[in-house]
Amino acid sequence: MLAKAITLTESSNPADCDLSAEVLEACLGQDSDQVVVGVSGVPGAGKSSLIEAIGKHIITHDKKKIAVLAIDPSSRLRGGSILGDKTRMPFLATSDMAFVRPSPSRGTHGGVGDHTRDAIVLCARAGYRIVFVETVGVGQSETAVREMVDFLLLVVLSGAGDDLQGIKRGVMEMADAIAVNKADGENAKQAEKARSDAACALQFFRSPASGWNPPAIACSAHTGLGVKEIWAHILEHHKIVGENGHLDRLRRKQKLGWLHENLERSLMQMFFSNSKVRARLAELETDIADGKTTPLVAVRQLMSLYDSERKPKYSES
Ligand SMILES: Nc1nc2c(ncn2[C@@H]2O[C@H](COP(=O)(O)OP(=O)(O)O)[C@@H](O)[C@H]2O)c(=O)[nH]1
Ligand SMILES: [Mg+2]
Repeated sequence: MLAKAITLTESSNPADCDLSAEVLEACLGQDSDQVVVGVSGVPGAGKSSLIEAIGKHIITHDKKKIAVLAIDPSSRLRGGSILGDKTRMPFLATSDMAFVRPSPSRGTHGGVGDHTRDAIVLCARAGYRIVFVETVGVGQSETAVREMVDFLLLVVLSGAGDDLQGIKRGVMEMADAIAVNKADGENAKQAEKARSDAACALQFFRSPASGWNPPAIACSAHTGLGVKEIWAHILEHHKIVGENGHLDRLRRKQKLGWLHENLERSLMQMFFSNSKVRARLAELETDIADGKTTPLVAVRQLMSLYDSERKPKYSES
């Protein structure tokens, strides 16, 4: 039923939208003890493998259910990569205690699905108190996912040119913890070095508002190193921000973000579904590419065309 409800929110069919609004409305208010964790990092960093390891730990030790919303921006192009995430999570994919949902991102929010917030709300109602949102690090995706989760885990690798210099300051600022993954075999020493560099760097990004000091952890999804520790940090963070009121503020902000995301989506749909606007846009695109006009002029024209298209409708009613 959860899977069906999520599919419903992803539908752009107007009848589905009405039902989906009703379903979501009925699912509100279930999130007070929900733990929503974003997991971001470059492709291949080991996000899916790490979620599998942490999820397995949660299910076997804490006996709690978990939901994983895996968003893959490349899935639009390569249909197979959705399966890629599931095959990295063999335990979770077959466990009764886990719900794994791969979602294609439509590319609008850089690595976060258009309806991830809806899915998180539905997960809460379905009894999934722990939700992981996997997203590929493509710059904007961290910002987008940051706004919908309580805790952002940044998965990085040591060496191979992907050392700390490669992590943008802005991304580091958003992280609640950095996991230096693949700290196993020959890579163990290098990973430890990267971990201590990351820990030093993170000291500059302490957020007094949350009362949380982001840690850096060396881990391995393969050997299980650091997995328990990461989960302990997430729970500790949840406890701290729950007690000091930060979680409450975060949730209020998340809900406003949810509103604005829906508003923007509706506005876009309304605008682009107007056939006259679409036709004029196609013409203007050619003019712009040919250097005959500027985007500013084109946008003004489109807006006033859209406006004039809408006015008669209002005066009739
Ligand atoms: N040695 C090692 N390899 C890992 C580890 N975690 C993931 N990998 C491998 O890295 C590759 C990418 O992993 P995946 O979880 O799909 O990364 P994602 O793209 O970030 O989700 C796979 O071949 C994994 O087997 C780890 O802790 N140690
Ligand atoms: Mg993955």
